[in-house]
Amino acid sequence: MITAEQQKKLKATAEQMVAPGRGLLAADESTGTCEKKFTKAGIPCTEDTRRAYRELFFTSPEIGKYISGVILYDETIRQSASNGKRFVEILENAGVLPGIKVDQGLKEMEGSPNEKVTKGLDGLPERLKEYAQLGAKFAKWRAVITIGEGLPTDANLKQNAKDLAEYAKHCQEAGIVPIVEPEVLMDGSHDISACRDASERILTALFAALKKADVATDGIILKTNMVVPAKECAQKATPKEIAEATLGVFKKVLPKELVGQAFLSGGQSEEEATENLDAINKKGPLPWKMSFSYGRALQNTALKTWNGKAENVPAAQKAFLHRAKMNSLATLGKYSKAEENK
Ligand code: 5MM
Repeated sequence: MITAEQQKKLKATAEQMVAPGRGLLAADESTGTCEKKFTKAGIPCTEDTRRAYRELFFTSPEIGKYISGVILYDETIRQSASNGKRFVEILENAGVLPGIKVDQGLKEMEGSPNEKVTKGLDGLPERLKEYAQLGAKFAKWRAVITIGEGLPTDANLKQNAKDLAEYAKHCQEAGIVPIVEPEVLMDGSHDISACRDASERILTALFAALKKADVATDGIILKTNMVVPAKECAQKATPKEIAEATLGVFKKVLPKELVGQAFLSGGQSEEEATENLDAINKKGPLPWKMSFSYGRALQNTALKTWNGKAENVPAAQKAFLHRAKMNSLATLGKYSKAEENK
């Protein structure tokens, strides 16, 4: 059990993470994911190129204007910039909260080989203790939900919800705000209603599991998907339809004590992720803050612009800050094409 004082602190951190006009940068790609991204861009993937890539983002001028926190990977939280300053210190000095991914990836679910569960509960309290000492103020755990023939199964939803709740409990006991991330994948050709149903089912299971595990709902941040059609679905949806479908689920399922939700981009283009977040916030006022915790939708253009070359850092930072600013406007429902093309 956490004390009322501890709960107050967790809530204050959660509020800081989704403060109006600010959101999160997901820079927690594991080495394997970095390798894939870098190889595709023709950039060698070494500890030093990964470090240089992260330095580009964390030292972007005035990053703290738009970014409230950065999710780091185990390797990254221990690294320093080329001037010798620890990344954690650089972020703190910029007013940005350092966070840490604590899940250890996915594995096949026993009894349902086409579905996944998340690894990382073993030894989690000890790892959280170390991450707190290294400066982490929040953590992240991602569960993925697959839509398909007969999927998701109730068993998979229940297992993922239970694991997310157990993780969240450990985080709060360590004084760390858990980002609770159930992601309904955009892979395949299912339509928006299939995503809506799966999203409603996992969120219902999740909030029941959080309650059962005694997790303080006002001391977490939810990070889930928008309700969207799959990448290969012929029937596209407008930002207004996506906003209505997403908020329709949220209004049914999210408790009012929840401080905020920070969306993942999940394979949407950079501009789609911004437009859709903006459409959601244009439907406000809402009981919860609707912010962003984007990986690809904040990084894609910056990565291409950087291309592994030191001389491209200022241009890549400019591209990143532009996306960060556009998403900042979207958290306020103030994004427009005119701002995009300024
Ligand atoms: C940054 O990507 C994270 C996944 O990395 P690994 O696959 O290497 O673990 C991911 O968890 C990310 O934080 C979220 O899915 C949101 O990222 P997107 O790119 O969907 O906005």
